Order: sequence, then structure tokens, then C-alpha cells
Amino acid sequence: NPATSWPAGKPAYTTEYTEEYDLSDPKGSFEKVGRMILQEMVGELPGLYELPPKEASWVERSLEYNTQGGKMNRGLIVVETGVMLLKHQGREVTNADLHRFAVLGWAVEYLQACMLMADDMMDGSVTRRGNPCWYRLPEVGLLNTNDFLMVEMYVYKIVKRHFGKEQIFPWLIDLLLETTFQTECGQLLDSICANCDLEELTTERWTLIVKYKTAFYSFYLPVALAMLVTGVRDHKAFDTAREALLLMGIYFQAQDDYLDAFASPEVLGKVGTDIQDKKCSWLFAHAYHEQSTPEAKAYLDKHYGNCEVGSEEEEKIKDVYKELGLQELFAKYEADVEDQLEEYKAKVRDADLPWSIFERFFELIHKRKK
Ligand code: DMA
Ligand code: MG
Ligand code: MG
Ligand code: MG
Repeated sequence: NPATSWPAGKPAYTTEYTEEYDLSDPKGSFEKVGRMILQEMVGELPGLYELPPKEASWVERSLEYNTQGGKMNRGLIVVETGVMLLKHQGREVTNADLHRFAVLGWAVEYLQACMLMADDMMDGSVTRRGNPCWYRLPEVGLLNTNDFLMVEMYVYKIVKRHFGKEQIFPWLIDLLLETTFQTECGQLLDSICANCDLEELTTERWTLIVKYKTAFYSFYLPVALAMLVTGVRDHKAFDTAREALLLMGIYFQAQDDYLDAFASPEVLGKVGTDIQDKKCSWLFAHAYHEQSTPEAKAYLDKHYGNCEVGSEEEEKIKDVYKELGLQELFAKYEADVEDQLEEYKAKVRDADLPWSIFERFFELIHKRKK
């Protein structure tokens, strides 16, 4: 591209992978690719962007802090799905294939990182992955805005570096852009709840919010990337995968909402903020609209979104959730999702996709505690 090939040295591509990707150590191998990507990306900053050492180190530290140290489920699933698809197609899995899957996995991890950096600032969160949120560091503050925008752009720089010369490149970019926009729509729906009446925070609204803010990027995106890069082109295959994965993604955010209230921050690595932020969480929507009593409703009217983190009122709201039987209701919902997913088995086979992809993804998140 003549418009962007400046200064000399651009564009830089990586097309060969000399390291051995060891599938018997999936996390270790994936992390190794993550380190390689981080070095490639930071390495370009002095030469191609004229960034002095202090600024280049700032970017490096931001990437270290915000993209590493998570569960990496989304990234790892790209690799696993890619392998399953190649085997399903009767093709051999090469070392280059594994690296390419891992690179796309890291693109998802970077997208997740930038969304979380923005999310923590919007939600007024205190900790993430056991550390203070990046924006809470005194030297960062509002600079967080530029830092998360840079992480977002790194998604595209990573993909360009490794896939920029391939025919599939525009499709990968299109999928990532589309998914980002869907997530932003979800974050809008989520944030606007602060300006809504509690009456409006229904289970229908909850479903819409979490489908967009979580399910597309966390569930559909990793699988769709693996499908594109292994040559799947059938419309029906994408539609079927999307349906099943959105169901799982919605359940995943229900778990996130449940854990926000009921898991210990030490295990979770973050302190829940849904009650004081007046979020349309799974717990709230069911407590206020489906399972309510006049007393519970009156208490929520008075204190929901109107109390401090760790306050007595916040604790009392969690008690209200328990008294309304939401823990049992959640267990029932969980079992329903399992049953519903079973119904996709035949459809998935019919779309010529291996069921093991969905089985494996569900196994990773089912009854998770963090
Ligand atoms: C997270 O929703 C959604 C995105 C797009 C980051 P959330 O605010 O409930 O997540 P968390 O509980 O991790 O802050
Ligand atoms: Mg949040
Ligand atoms: Mg949020
Ligand atoms: Mg949450």
C-alpha cells in the first residue's frame, strides 16, 4: 500500500516460525507466541514510529500489564478450534498452522484487553486480575484512554504483521471490526442503565446487553476466526456456530454477574461493582422482575445503584438475592443451558462442524468459580 509504506522498513511481515509449538503444553506455547508478538510490536516503535525510549517503555509496560496474566481462554480456544477443524477436514496440522492460530488467539486477547481497560474506567472498578486497574495507577489516570486505543490498534497491527500478505486478510479485519462494534453497542446498552428506571432493567434487556457486550467477542469471534483461517466458507456453518456460541456466551456473562455478587474477590481477581453501578445484571433483573416480593422491591428501589462498595446496603441486597432464591434459580438456568446446548448437537453435525469444539468450549466455562 503506497499510502502507508513509510518509513522504510514498512510493512514488516512475519511468515516463518522457527520455534516449535508444543501442543502438549498449550498454555506455555501460547504464552511464548504472546511474548514474540509483544517483542515484535514494541520493537517497531523506535524505528517506525520514532518513539523515544521512555515512551516505547510506556507502551511495553501497558501491554505487559493489560494483555498478560489472564485466563487466556478466548485465545487458547482459537488454537484448539483450529486444530479440531483441520483434523475434521482430514488435513495435517503444521507448526506454522499452530503459530497462525495462536496469533489470532492473541488478537482476541488484545481486543479483550482494550475492552477491559475501557470497561474498568467506565465501571469505576478497583482491581483486575488481582492487580489495581491500569487507570487507577497514579501515573496513568486519564492517559488510560490513549493506552486502550493503542491496544485496540495493536489488534490490527498483529493481524497485519502475520496475515497482511494473505487473501484472507480483509475478511479477518472485517470480522474483528464488526465484533468490536457489536461489543461497543453492548457496552452502550450496559452503561445507559445508569440513566434508566429500575422498571426498564428487565431480563429481556439483560439478554440483549450481554449478547452484544460479551457473547460475540468472547465466544463467536474465536471460533469464527479459526473457521475463516482453516478455509470454512459455508454460510450455514457460521450461522449454526454463532447460534450455539451466543447461547454459551450469554450463559458466561450470567456467571460473571453471579460471581460479581457471590464470589470472593481473592478468587475472582476483581471486586464486584454491579450493585453500586446500577447494572442490569442477571441477579438484579431476576430479583426485581421475576422473583420479586413487595418488600424486596421496595428495598431495591431505595438502595440499588445508590450505595457504596462494601456498604451494609450492598450486603443486604445480596441477602435479598439469596432470600428470593436466586442461587437455586441460577442452578436451574445452568441446567437449562446444558439441555439447550444438547439440542444443537444435530444441527452442528449437519453444518459439517465437529461437535467437539462446542463441547470443549462449554467444558472450559461450565460451573466456573472464577
Ligand atoms: C464486561 O462486562 C464486558 C466487556 C465488554 C469488557 P463486565 O463489566 O461485567 O465485566 P467485568 O465484571 O469483568 O468488569
Ligand atoms: Mg466491568
Ligand atoms: Mg462493564
Ligand atoms: Mg461483571
